[in-house]
Amino acid sequence: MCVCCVACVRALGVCGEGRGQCAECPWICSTNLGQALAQPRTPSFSGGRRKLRRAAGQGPAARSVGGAEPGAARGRPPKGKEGSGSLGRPPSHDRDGGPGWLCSRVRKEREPLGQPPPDEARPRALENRAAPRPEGWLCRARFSRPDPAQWGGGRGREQSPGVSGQRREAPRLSGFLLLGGRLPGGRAAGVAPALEAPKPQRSTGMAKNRPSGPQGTALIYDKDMARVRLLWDDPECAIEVPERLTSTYARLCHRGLAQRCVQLPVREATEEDLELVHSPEYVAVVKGTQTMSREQLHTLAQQYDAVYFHPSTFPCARMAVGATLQLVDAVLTGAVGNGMALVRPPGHHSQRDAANGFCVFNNVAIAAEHAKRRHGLQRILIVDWDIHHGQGIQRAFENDPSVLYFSWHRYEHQTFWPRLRESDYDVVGQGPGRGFTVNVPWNKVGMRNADYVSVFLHVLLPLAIEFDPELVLVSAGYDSGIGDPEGEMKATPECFAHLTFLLLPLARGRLCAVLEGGYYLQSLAECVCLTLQTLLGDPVPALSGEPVPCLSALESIQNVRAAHAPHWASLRHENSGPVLTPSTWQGDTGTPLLGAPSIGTTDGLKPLLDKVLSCPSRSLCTGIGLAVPDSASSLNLPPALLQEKGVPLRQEEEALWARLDSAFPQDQALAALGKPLALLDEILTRQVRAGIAVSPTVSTTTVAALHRTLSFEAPRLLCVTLGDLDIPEDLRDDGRTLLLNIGGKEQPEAARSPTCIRLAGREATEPGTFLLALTSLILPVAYGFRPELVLVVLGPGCGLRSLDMELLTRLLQGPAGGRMLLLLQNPELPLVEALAWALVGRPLPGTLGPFLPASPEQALAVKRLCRQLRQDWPMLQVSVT
Ligand code: Q9C
Ligand code: ZN
Repeated sequence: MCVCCVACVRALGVCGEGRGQCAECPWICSTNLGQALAQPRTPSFSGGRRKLRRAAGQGPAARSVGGAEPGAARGRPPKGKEGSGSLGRPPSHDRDGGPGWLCSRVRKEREPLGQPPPDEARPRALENRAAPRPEGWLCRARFSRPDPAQWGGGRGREQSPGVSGQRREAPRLSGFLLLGGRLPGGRAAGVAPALEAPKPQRSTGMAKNRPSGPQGTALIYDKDMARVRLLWDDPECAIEVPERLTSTYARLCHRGLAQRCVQLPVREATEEDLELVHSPEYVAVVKGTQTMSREQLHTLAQQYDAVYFHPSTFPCARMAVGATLQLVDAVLTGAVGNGMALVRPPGHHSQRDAANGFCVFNNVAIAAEHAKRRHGLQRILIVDWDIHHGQGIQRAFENDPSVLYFSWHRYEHQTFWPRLRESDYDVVGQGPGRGFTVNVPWNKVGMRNADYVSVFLHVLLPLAIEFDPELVLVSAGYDSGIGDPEGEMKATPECFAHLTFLLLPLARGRLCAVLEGGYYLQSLAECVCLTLQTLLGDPVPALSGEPVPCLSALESIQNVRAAHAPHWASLRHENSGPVLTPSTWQGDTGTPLLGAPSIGTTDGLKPLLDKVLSCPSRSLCTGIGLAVPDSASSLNLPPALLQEKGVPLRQEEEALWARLDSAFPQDQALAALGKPLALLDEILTRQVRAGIAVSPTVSTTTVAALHRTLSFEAPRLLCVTLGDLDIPEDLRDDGRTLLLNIGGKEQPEAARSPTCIRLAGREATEPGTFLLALTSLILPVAYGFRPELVLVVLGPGCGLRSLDMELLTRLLQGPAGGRMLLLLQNPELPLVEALAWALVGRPLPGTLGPFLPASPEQALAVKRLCRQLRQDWPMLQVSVT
């Protein structure tokens, strides 16, 4: 009857306890995919029309809309075995019925999504619209957020105490625990073919009460959206071709990525859905195109800027909206963790009463409005990385503080399409929405990975962390990628993996990427692959290119930070104003402000492109393994765990132990050092991607680890230590190791070394200061250093919250391609658990909690340090002055 999986059970809530089938469910889990693909699951395009009739109550199946079939409402008794795991094999099923495309409507009508109806769902933030803004008032005060007394409650925050020593009741681990992620078959990481990528992680039943792992990634695609095409000659619209969709999907299949996703069918949005953003009059105009002649379509199109129509435009555009809503529903009901919708036509330029820039209905804006009204969300972040300004989205939410809209766009001082004044950095939203529109104009073409990542680190992330969204929508246009004729930028495909990765710690990982532009088919397909791969949880590949932002990018960063400083606590300490004479006003100066000149500024694009695109993206696989000492057997840890036996110590390591840890008996040395070093060896030889090691004495272990790393061929090691740790000086000037200490002792001026960066003082690990340091210091330095391995050492009593450790663990995996060793000294068990899951990419639980800004003194200390260092570390720059 239907294809059903546990995902649908959760999404619909109608299958009851049983893990069996419901009658009308269209959700397809990845395990079913082979079968689903064998029998085309989505109806032909005429089938699409059929759907329309049915939904309107004209067809034979219309009754199922109202849930008249009791089987659909209650679910059938499970046919298969009970308890198939969350992604386990579903029970056998038959497909004698029609496609169950009405499912989400069914759910909507039967069972409200547990949220108040639209009118009551107004965010509390909106109630304060008229209220004057008090002096020194924090942005966050505008957001309705959970009571601090509650937000740790039920979501595991409080159960994961930090190591501050304030909560001592949690058991501590004093044994030697090692966690590693071994590659399947013990292969070298780089050669694991994509098709052998691990199945979605599933519980192996090793521990009770294990939380569900990464929840799966949805992919929504329907070839019917490839039906719209340009029917007349118009060079401006000629690039928006059906192959954008079909060739991208083909590449996802070829890479084995589509097969790893939960593939969801599209639905057609209702007119009610469309009218969340568009006027009924405009919807009627578009609806009317279905029966128009080519000439009539052409005439209508000329009323708009850069638009064409086709007899399939209306159904396709409805499907594009429906696909987006399907994705958002799947993510917000918890059926999947995140996902991507491949849609045409794109949406972000379309407005209440107008099509614009190939866009007919505003897919993402409608989805945001839908998430607000029908799921009761109060804070939604929209990240528009398409190379054009999504003025349609901006206008839809310019007054609305519940939607933070971020867009970067080719601007060239308002000479690039759509040439709007409102796209500049100083347009920040209106009324209660002031500060919730963030525009980053690119005034030069040729922006590279470093420029994009700099904007994320220095503009988007601080604001997004302060905003603490409940959902992230990405207007994922890839005309910002290398080779695109519209954007003329140079960001390579792996850059999109990093952009995605940097957003995943937000909103509990609830990220929905929705295709917008992207017109160079090769690059488009590759960039989509890297986005989806990252959503699936694969480690991000290293970022190529010189880690140096260009002068023009820095000017944009400085300007947008200055424009938003009045609105965001995290930028309050910004003291540079906007750039008064941009370098791009006269002549072309793409040279970086500081640091090495970027390579290939003037070279032809072709060789670089060929190189980038001919090299297939590989993913490092992870399967986390563990064997735990008895004391830790109750831990909730990722499945497929691995325990190290320990390597024999080298002579110098034994000597080190004797010298530094004479308090511990020598026979402990093997366990205390041997096991962490064994794990380190495996990471360095690429058998294991990441791991956690616990030691009674992390200082000595760190020293031994630094020595040992140096004995390998040229690995660049970033060692981030937290708290006051005693790492002897003689290790620091080898040039291949960079030490970054947060919260340790101040060093005398004379002892300062270029390979050791310190943000000293206990306050440095307090939440506000730490988050500031993370985005403005730690991550930029890490991206600048391009380490092959990151060693994170958590000193005893370093004072960092568990949440901050998790954020650090997740985000620092970006610069090193996921290769990270965590070293902890006698940690509390819940922290080990939380960090083990952070290493495998489980979303952070709950919200980020109330935003605590750094004190002015601390903010100044961070800023001063960044200024001192920016000559050596250009990624630290936030201004040209
Ligand atoms: N040479 C999207 O990417 N043409 N729309 C501009 C400048 C319109 C782009 C002409 C571009 C529309 C979704
Ligand atoms: Zn675009």
